[in-house]
Amino acid sequence: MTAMTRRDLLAAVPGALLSGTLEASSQTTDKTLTALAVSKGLIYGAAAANWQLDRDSILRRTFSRQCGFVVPEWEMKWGAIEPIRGTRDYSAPDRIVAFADSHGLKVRGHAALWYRNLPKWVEPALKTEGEAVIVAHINDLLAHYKGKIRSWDIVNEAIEPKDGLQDGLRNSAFLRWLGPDYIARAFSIAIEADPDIQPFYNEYGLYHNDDTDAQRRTAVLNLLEKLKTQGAPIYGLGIQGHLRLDRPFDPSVFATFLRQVANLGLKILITELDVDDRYLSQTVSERDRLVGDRAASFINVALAELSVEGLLTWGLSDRYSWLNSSTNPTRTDGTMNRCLPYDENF
Ligand code: 9MR
Repeated sequence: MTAMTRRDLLAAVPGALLSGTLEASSQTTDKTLTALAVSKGLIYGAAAANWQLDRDSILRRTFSRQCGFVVPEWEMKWGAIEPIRGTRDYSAPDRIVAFADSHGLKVRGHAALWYRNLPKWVEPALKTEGEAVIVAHINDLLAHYKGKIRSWDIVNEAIEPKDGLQDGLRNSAFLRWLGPDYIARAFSIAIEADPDIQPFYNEYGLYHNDDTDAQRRTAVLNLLEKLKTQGAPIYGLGIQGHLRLDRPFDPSVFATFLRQVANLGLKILITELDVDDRYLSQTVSERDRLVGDRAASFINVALAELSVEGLLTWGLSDRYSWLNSSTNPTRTDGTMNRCLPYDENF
């Protein structure tokens, strides 16, 4: 029997794509991540921020080789665009779009409405002016990127069962001042602003086999069912995919959830995949094996569901992962969380 080379293995096993050993193989084969995805009718991409792309030519080169999509990790959030009312500034997100254009990448929009990174002025404005505040924001954002961005996270993370409110809705400024219908309204406003977009509802915590995620799955399914019944123009569910190795994963539970979403007539994208190894104390190679195994079982379930259109990772290299941020590192032993396709040295 001939031994399988590492390259054969990377090409054959989706999970191996996340084992951190890809660069060597991608230089000697055209099987880049995005080429592999496209050959299966899928997309692949990753998140990035200007500060990362600006300083790192290896990151830029890896992006242009491996990705079909880039998602602004920060620049398109409301707080980034309009921290002070009336000073909307698209220069930062436009730079990411320009980077994408010059490297043949597409951009995913993230995120029109999110309870976090909300400018301070928004809540008082919602209180006195109501829906007009989100109408203005969504209209302007989508008009600015009309014809450039199709795939958009319109509402991000609107469910939080722990808040104890009706239907598991998150106690956000939007809910407080616009009521529960703000979600359906956001989709209608978005599709009126640009009928060509694919508006997604994007959410985390939908994959682990524990009570916390089970409650969120139920609440998200109820929300999606309601949106469909109301005729809200939603295109799909974005499943973030921030997987944690200290929490259980059951492929069949996740597969059932995907089927239930697909049965509502929705498309699915894995939008922010990474595998958090924060409590693992094993050697680096053992950690990589466990990260790869978890990624593989998650991806294998996801890609077996026909409504899944592809996946994006939340970054490309561990060096720039939010899980390794200098202010809030997730590991306490001083080593990097090995959460992404490439390690800190690519
Ligand atoms: O990775 C992002 C980090 O750099 C930002 O500081 C943070 C707040 O804007 O958002 C992080 O990205 C989040 C994404 O926008 C929504 N899903 C969870 C992601 C990780 O927190």
